[in-house]
Amino acid sequence: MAELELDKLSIDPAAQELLKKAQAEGVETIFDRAKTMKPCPIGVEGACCRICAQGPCRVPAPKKKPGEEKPEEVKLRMGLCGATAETIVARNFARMVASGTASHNDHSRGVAKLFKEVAQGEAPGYEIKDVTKLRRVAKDWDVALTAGEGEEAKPRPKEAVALDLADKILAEFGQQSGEINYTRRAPKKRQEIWRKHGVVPRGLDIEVVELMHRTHMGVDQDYKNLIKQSTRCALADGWGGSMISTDLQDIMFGCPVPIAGEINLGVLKEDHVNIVMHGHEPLLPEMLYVASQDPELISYAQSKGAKGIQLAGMCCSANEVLMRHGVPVAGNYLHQELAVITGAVDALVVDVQCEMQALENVAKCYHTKIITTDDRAKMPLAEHIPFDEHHALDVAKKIIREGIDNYPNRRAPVLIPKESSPTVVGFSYETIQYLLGGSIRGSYYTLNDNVIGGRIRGIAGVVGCNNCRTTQDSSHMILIKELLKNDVIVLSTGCAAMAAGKYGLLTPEAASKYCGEGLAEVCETVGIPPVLHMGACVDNSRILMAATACVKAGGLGTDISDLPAAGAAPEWMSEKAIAIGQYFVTSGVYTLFGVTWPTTGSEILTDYLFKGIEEEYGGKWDFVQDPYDMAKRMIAHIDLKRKALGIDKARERVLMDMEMRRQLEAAAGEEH
Ligand code: NFS
Ligand code: SF4
Repeated sequence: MAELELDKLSIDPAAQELLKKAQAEGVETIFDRAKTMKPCPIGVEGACCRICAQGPCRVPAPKKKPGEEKPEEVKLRMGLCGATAETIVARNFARMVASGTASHNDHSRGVAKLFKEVAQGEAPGYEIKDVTKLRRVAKDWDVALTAGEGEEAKPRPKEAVALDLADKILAEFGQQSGEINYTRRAPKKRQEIWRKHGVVPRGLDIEVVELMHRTHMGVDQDYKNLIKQSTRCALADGWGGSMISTDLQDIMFGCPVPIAGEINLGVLKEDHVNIVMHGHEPLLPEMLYVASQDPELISYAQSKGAKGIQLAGMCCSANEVLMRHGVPVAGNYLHQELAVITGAVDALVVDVQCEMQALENVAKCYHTKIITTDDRAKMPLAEHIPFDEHHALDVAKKIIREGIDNYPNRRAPVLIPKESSPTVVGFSYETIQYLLGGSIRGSYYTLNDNVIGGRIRGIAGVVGCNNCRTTQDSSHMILIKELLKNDVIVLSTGCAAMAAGKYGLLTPEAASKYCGEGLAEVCETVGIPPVLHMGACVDNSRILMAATACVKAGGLGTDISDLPAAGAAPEWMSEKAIAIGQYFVTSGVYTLFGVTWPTTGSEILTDYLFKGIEEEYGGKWDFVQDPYDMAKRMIAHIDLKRKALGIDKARERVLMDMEMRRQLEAAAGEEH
């Protein structure tokens, strides 16, 4: 194996330490393969069409010759059938949106189906935990909360409300016409924009199916029309499936409130049975959490020589159980193989999404048992224990038992890095409202007030994955720190939020260390971290809700596109990220991606996504590899919006105040 430059692979010392171990033990990881296998230069531009058997047809963008200002025009850039570069690149982009949306919405279908069974009392062990949220959500779906007329009216039992709600939600997956329900939650002006452009989703499944149809050979050959359907599809994710997942998960498992946790591989314990839950749907992890506390299983673990059972999460499953139960997190996306390489993971339980097949290979070198649990996501070498909501706790116990049985099989030298950082997470949209809104106004009033007054310059969403084509967590950290320094508060989800946690940014103490004076003052007064962990990637819907609440609280314009806000995924890799980006852009947000950009094969299409689309939706895409530059552009955009709102002067006053205070303090210091 080739020598690896560890500090170029990850900024995380835990990752570096385990990569060294892997090298010494001759175990290959994604980091090794990234060195030997380079991305296809045509595919990376989105310029390869392989949707029919006459291709693949390749239409790479013309390259500049040295010394040339512009590349020589190439006359004919089309596939065999005549599909232009614009069509081909747009189709590839559209299919990423379709797949990303399908992933989020199929997740949400599973959650909705479980929710119905819970309402019917057919899913023992699960319950309706958050009745307040149930009622609030039911109201949004026009489900009756009371039965009887006038004075006779009585509140309906929660199960009855839940059952009606479940049926309405499940019907939306197959709905063929009309508008999906949650787009009504958006600011009025936003809804009008969507209606004007004909992109309000009709149902959740239809938009994915239609997009797949339209990208078939010889169907939609107008790049703008393809992007239009991509928008309708992506909106069915953000304001559809993802939002449904968030709401129903909160109702069943509890709406997150601030809770302490720990992040990084150091949360594993050498003398415990370590079980890592990796994936996305919290249905089974909720039960694994219950099962891990079962006294019988704990003494079973002890009978095998372990001190107890240590449960830890990975990827978005981790975010779900971290923010609801404080279950520690072993790491983000690029930590998955590394967890196995510790030699201390007795079972790695996966469900769906972001699970590398390489886990099987790595696990062969150690004793770790990979257990798949979802019939939609199997691995040929893994053991399959299917999740069954009718016996969820039994399944969970069986899995934990397997992990315990595997504990005595540890063979490789165990190495658990010491890194693990304390975090405070659980900033649901509701929690932020409570903390920053005050009980009287019950809205985002205080947050807005601080933005208007200039203490908070703006709001940024930093989300998304790790990507082995770039140094793990590096861009996340540089970008977030630059934003904080400039008084931009950061909302975060997914692997980005975990990255923030690993380096101590999810603690209230981080405020004084990393923020500009204005933001530090707000965070310290309220007692919150400057980076608010809002959950998993489906919980980007919480960011949409928070943005909407800011609009509704007043003073910052009438639409999401008026807010001094921007979003970024500096280390993205998954198709889900593209779906998320597309719904943010078309909800009015300036959205920047790093690493690589999948439409560079067509300048015309890229131009449309980076500029033209803004005229229609008020938001636009951008692609910037350098995280410092990314921060600069986000802040410039925030300042532009502040100016348009007429609140740019307020910030200057705040800065002047601070300068004066500093001078006074300095003067006072001299006197003593
Ligand atoms: Ni989001 Fe979560 Fe991570 Fe990327 Fe994958 S875990 S759903 S897709 S890699 S952030
Ligand atoms: Fe080539 Fe057209 Fe077939 Fe695509 S659809 S592979 S461009 S012939």
